[in-house]
Amino acid sequence: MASATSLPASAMQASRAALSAALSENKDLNGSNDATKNSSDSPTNGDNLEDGEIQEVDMESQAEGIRTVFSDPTNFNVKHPLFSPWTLWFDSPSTKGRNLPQTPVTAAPQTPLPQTPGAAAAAATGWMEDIKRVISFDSVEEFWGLYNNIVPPSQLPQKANYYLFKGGIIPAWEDEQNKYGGKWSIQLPKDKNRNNVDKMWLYTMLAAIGETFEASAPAPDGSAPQSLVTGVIVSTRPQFYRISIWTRLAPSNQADDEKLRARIESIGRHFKTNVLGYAENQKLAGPLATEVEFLSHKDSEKKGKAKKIIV
Ligand code: MGP
Repeated sequence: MASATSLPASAMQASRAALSAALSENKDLNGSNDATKNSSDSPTNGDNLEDGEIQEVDMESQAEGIRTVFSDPTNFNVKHPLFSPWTLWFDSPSTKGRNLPQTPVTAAPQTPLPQTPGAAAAAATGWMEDIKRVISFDSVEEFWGLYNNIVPPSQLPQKANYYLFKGGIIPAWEDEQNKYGGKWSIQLPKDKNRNNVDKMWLYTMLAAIGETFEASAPAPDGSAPQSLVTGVIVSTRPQFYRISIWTRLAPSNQADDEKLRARIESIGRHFKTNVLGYAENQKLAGPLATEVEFLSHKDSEKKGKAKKIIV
């Protein structure tokens, strides 16, 4: 028979009921239920469980050593670090001309802010004046703490922007990490996308902080190429939303830039299909809507007609 646990009877009953419900759901989905199978090759069931009986586990001893919010509500230490720290920035008509940060955050975890690079900040002074730094974070848990406390894009006022950038990079063309780069972006008419934009923005942020826009994850020892994505932006405008992915580099039209072009295009395709959920060949342009398209910052600055890459 399985080992006894020290859970009170009522808790044990509730735990069994929850486990059985979860397992029967699993059975419905898979047509079999491996977790309750009484097969002789299972290392944990030497105690001859009845058919359908569930092995009891001494959860207290298993939990020993794991400190969670339940054992210490203020200093629990289960954090899943991200590859890089990230900073959320925000602007809207209400932040313009204000010195104190005006953010849509009601509560957020505290991580020291990375230093803003002085030269880039100076070069982008006018542009950065109205953009307020909300918070920096470097773990999955802090990200969710932040996400659960900020206003989603669908409820932001018109002409507002969230900028989520890697620690130490400011959301400006002038930053050293952005100045040779460009952006993938898609424009989505507001009336048709009010219900999608929050999820699209969430998935875009998750792809950024999870560093999944590119196939090879960045390696701290430099054995993989430095990742190209520096930040992601969502913008609300009177009639549309725009989501953008900023990259460190932008390909020129020269033949020797083919490798970079392929990397940039693969980011765009990943954005279109895996993050936004469109089919690879789906046409998206229409009234107030654009394709997923790439433009270098240099061409954005010029404001003229420039050749865009489209996926
Ligand atoms: P935008 O906000 O990227 O475009 O840039 P949008 O949303 O089409 O325009 P909006 O008026 O609806 O906001 C708008 C303008 O802001 C640009 O033409 C630039 O003058 C300025 N600008 C934008 N960016 C991203 C930068 C930047 O990084 N640095 C500086 N100095 N100016 C910028």
